[in-house]
Amino acid sequence: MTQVETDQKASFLLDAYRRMSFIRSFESTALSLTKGDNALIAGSAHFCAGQEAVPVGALAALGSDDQVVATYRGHGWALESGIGARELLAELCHKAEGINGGRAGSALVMAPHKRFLGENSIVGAGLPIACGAALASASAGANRVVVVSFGDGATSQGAVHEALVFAASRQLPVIFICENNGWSEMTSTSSIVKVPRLARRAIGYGMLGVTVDGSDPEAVRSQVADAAARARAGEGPSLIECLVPRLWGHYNRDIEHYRPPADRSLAKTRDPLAAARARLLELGQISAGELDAIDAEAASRMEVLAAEVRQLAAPDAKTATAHVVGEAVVSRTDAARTGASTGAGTEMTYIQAVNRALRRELEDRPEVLVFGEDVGHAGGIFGASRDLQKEFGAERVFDTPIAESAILGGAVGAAMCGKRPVVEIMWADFMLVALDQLINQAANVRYLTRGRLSVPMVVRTQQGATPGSCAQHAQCLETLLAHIPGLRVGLPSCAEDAYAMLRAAVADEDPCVIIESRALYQSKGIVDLDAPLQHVGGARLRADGKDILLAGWGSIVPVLMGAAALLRERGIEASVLDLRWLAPLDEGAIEKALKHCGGRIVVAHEANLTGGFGGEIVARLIERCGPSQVRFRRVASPNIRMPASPALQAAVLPDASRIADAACELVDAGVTA
Ligand SMILES: Cc1ncc(C[n+]2csc(CCOP(=O)(O)OP(=O)(O)O)c2C)c(N)n1
Repeated sequence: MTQVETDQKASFLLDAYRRMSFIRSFESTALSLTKGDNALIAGSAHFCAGQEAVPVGALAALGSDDQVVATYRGHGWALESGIGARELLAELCHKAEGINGGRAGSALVMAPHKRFLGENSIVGAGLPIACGAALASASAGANRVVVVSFGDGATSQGAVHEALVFAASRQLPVIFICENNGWSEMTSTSSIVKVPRLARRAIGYGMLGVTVDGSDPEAVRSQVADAAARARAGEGPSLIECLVPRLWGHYNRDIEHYRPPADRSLAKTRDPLAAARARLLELGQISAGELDAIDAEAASRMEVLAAEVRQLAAPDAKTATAHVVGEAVVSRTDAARTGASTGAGTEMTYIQAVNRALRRELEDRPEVLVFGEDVGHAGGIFGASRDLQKEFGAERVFDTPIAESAILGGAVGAAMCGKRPVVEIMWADFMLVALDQLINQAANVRYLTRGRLSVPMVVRTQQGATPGSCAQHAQCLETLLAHIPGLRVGLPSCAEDAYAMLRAAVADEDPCVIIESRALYQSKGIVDLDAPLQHVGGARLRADGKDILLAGWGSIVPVLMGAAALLRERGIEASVLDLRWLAPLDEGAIEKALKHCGGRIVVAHEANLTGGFGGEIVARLIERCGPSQVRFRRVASPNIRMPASPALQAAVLPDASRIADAACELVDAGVTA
């Protein structure tokens, strides 16, 4: 080695030593703050002692624009990404000045403004999100790479597999870094995973995989630099397995009763700080005393920070409910963009209206991406995206592997990075295999970042029973989603709304799920393609009568209209209220219509009765109006699995005559309000 090379090596290693020493000191201080009567950190915290060389080496190879998605054991990644030690420690200690204002704690820190797209407390869930961030980068021609770290245990997660498949299929600029410390929480990974080297899995995904000594920051830097160069050259993702020791327990209170003492002793011999120290002394450019001074400086800096953080205020209790979702409004830009309507509409089917909405949004917003299974070349199994790939190109409208976690997680990551993905989940039932990405990921971002960032993604899906559809292709799942704070949920009941509500969802800044009705796909309606853009939310009165209110959404609305016709034959005038959006729910419109109808309401839904949203509506009305002012019936499918036989389906699905009978019971019982 020439003197210049030796000097460069020593200089890098010394800088790495300083950084690793600081991370170790940060972790030691944080660990101490979990202990004793005056503990500042409540609950569990997971530390990266022994794994410091990975973020230090990896981020030394990347630029300040490149993005980071971290394992839940991610304090080292957060610090190396540029989050200040004070705001990170304050976050761990649940203080107002924490980087997430005390909303994240140790394992969910997120600071996209510092290129840190977040830790993830759901093991493996960060990988699809990293793919989405890389998708955004690639489609913006940004030449950015995304690095995502995860544990060896995480490699058994379905989401990890899906992300690797997805990244390879689109040759995304992602660097997958597995920090293999040999432990999956309290179980040794070798006892449950039967491949000796995790990097070898890469070949099965069609990408390069390497194993590297994760205690050597220089080796990590070099592999990550190579992977980044490949990614920037359009050669796709890489998998780097970093072998690291876990020096401490799985978490702060772990007594490690399951761990053989020999394994702990072996880990100590692989301590990256000790290794770097030995190497630096060998290179002869620094003394042991100077290295001790670096350690002492890190420790004293952390001591000061801990004392400062102790004095910081807790978050203001009044802020706990802020930043769940944004305001439901049409932005000024959007309002200016539309409004050339002549008032005349065009006749089309519901599914054609969906197609026209997608086309219009692709035209109007360069940031819209449309993807999902069969969505690109074939145009969707129901034709929702027909011809859109031809018109807008395969970069914006494309097919994905059959990987719902990757589709939804990809949408989350892309939406966090400036895109407006509209993804299709072919059947609502299939969303169940990937709900994590919607519920644990998309719905959290605005809250965690206190409104700094939101996730403007749209999930289109369809649901409900049609003749022959089985119990795995017929469920109505809207209540499951409407239960989740942070999500918008809309169910169009006609072609006009299939167009208008999808466009409102794309314009909205929060994650929206639009649940279409397959049974209504061929129903026709008049659609005003140039109508002013709507915001999410808002019920619509479809019929105006004063005797009884029939309320519902999606597929049940035409059935309610049928019930109103039957009631008219019996001399009863019914109002029909189409709720359209369950989140946000137009409570004011429901209350107004209820009062107009003398306090009598039948709420109907195709979903089964128990836990159905009908119960929620009735409860809210009773809370708003008082129990004596609301007389109600719920009409729904019974609590069964949906049978495929048309005869059996007809026996259980709510129909117009059941709804009309329930309405008659209420009307016959007299007026209470
Ligand atoms: C989806 C999910 N399953 C289980 C857990 C509980 N859990 C938290 S950490 C962990 C171990 C993860 O092991 P590994 O990926 O190897 O990371 P390491 O702890 O070694 O950093 C488990 C099982 C979780 N948080 N998320």
